[in-house]
Amino acid sequence: MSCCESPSNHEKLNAWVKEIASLTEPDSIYWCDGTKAEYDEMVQSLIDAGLATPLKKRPNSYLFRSDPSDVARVESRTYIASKSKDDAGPTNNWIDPKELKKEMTALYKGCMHGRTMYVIPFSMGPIGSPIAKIGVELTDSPYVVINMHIMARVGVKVLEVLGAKGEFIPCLHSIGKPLLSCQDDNGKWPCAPIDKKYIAHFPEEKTIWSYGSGYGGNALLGKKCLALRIASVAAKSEGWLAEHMLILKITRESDNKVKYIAAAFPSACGKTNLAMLVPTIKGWKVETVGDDIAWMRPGKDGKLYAINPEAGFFGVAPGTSMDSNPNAMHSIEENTIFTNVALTEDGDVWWEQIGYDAPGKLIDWHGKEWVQDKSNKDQAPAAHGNSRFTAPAKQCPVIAPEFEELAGVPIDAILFGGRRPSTIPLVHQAKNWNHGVFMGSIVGSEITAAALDLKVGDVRRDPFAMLPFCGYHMGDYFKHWIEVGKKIPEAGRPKIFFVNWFRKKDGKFAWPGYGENSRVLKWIFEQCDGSGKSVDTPIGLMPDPANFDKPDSVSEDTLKEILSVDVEGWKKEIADIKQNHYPKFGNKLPKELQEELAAIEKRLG
Ligand code: OXD
Ligand code: MN
Repeated sequence: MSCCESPSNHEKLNAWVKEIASLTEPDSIYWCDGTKAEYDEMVQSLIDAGLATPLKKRPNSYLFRSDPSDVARVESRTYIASKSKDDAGPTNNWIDPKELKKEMTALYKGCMHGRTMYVIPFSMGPIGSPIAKIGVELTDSPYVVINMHIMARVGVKVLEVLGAKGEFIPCLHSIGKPLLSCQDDNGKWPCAPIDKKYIAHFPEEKTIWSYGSGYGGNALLGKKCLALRIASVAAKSEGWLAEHMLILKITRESDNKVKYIAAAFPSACGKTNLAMLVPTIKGWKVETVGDDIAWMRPGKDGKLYAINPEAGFFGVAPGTSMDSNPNAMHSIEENTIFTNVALTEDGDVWWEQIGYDAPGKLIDWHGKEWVQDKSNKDQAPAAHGNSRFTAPAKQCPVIAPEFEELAGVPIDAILFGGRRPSTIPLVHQAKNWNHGVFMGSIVGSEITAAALDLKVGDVRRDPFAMLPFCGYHMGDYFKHWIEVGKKIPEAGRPKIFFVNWFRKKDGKFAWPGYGENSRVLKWIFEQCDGSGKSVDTPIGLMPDPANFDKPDSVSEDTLKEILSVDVEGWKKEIADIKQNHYPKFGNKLPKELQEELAAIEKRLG
């Protein structure tokens, strides 16, 4: 084995790297320095191996096609291996840590044969921020290295902050495809079969072991594994919050007043679009601090400070267009990695709902020729539904300068939302913090006809949009939110809102969404500012439709409908929470949430 010398004097780190190398038996070890030269070299090796295609139309950008078995996070193979099953709770796949380690150690034995083991020191959060955390990922995937270069702060500077004794989170990753001598990947995305994939978290040891997948959240271990599952456990014991939330900055230009908003929505509800929103109303500006994850800590001045721990966007491509999200489109003009999108003849990318028809013959995400047939509604898509772009956050035209702020930004409002065609109004505000925690606990999206095995109209709950990402018992997590609220003085406590861009009327969306959501953000801003007007209702505070800044495309009647309390619908909602949702958390459901539920029920009459 050839070995590049460790640049670190951290004994524990060096010992761990050695231990893993003797288990996985790579041909060589390489310590990543995070430089552009390193990135370029790694990309070249991927081009040479037939795994990356340079895109003529986008400078320094590349297309990858994964194996069809390795296209998304695999929740069924994602585990919380806490000592006690009860600590993982009812919403996680629990597995005994000893058993799992035995099984995975056998898989890791010799799994890096014929490959290099890369050591990636990374910081989640601006390097040196008191809210940031350091991780070190060991991986045999150069694709992971280049993605980590974009998604996290990587390299020598991180080792400097780590020093000889600093704390780091060990993240072990292998694609699980050793090479025999003289073999190479032959242009085929390497990974292990689905039943050999494991995305494992050991919360007591704050360690991550991932095996068998090279895709997204399964392999870029700083993102969902560290910044949400492991961080949520650390946050509970250290008194802060690790959340699946975007962070945006909104400015009222008339007096340059600013508010910072964090918002949690289940996956595929438009978080990236909201984070980069272009307001349709004059005099307002939205800038992006983050699009997926927020780490929030009570500050000494009694406010809640948030950072975006990531350095890039790992966004879903289909549906992204100049109409839906022009700022995302500008963010991916160069220096971007595309995975599983389609390739055009002139060397550009294309995906469904990009805003224009496929320009001629394409190569689809399987690597096959594809010609658009608009008469065939069942035509298989050219880009995979979960195809992605990985782009540096600093390329976003509206990235807020505070994105690099070590102390984070003070959060004024927290939003929850989901896809709810009925019942839930366009916006309502919690009466107090615990009512807001109740709102977070009931987040969900209504099941549509697309999911045939589930009952249409039922709500699939995704509390705080953290269902696949909370590293411990969800009942304890609710309690933790209540406790954090107590630590923030009333004056500094963010106000909490529930929004629903997805109300339907006569089968069509009742609210136009996208840039028009700025009208709702304006009302939220004014509520935080003390200048807003609201009506008190049984479910919380709501705008008075008569004073609401309405778009022309929405009639007064429709606005009234989506800004009113559907008493019968809410009674059904309460019954569903009582019968199907809250019982899951057993005696860990905080009494405060039972009280909030009872209070709303009483107010509804
Ligand atoms: C994501 C997700 O990829 O939430 O961000 O699934
Ligand atoms: Mn997400």
